[in-house]
Amino acid sequence: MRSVDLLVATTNAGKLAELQAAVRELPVRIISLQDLNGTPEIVEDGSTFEQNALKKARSLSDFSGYLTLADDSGLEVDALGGEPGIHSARYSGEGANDRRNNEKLLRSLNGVPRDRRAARFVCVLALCAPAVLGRKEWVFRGECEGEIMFAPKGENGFGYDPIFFYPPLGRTFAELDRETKGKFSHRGQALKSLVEMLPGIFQG
Ligand code: ITT
Repeated sequence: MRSVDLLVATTNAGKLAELQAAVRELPVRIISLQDLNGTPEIVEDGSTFEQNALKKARSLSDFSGYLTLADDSGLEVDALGGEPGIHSARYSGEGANDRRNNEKLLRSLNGVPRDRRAARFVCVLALCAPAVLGRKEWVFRGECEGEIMFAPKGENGFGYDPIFFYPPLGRTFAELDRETKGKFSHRGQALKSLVEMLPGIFQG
């Protein structure tokens, strides 16, 4: 099978590392946003993960001319009515970063007992072939159920991983190595569907 160029259109280093690891065995040459000049800034103004993932993948495939993969993801907390959800990256407002987002989330759940701390990670991957390659689009969703901790634990991963407890393994996602997280995570599940379908795309 010939190698295909694939633009992985994310500015998030944690996501990029997980996406790259997952497609390592496939005949793809990964291109990252850092390899391109003057990429447009994309306003994530959709009201769903799907809309935002498609907007990112479409805009950057049109800009670059590459088959393009984008990821829109986040954490839905039941006790907060599903927030931060699509607002996960900037939950703590201006100057948001992972530490501040985690602190804000823990504060928001202050006094909420363990049996009401259910949450799920959601990941939507959008793959877009640009107009020059016949414009096609695919969308894959993965979800992973867990609970929000009372304090962060673990050093691995990124984002909300230190406060996301995954009951089947009795650990937070930040206590797992990348490979183990990928077996169970929202992104891992969405990637599994995508990887199953990729050979067909490459041959077509
Ligand atoms: P790009 O849009 O450039 O891909 P981003 O970080 O802005 O990067 P999103 O808008 O999709 O991406 O925000 C997703 C946020 O959800 C991310 O910043 C993390 O805080 C959180 N998140 C997503 N997947 C996660 C994971 O596997 N572990 C921990 N946190 C995650």
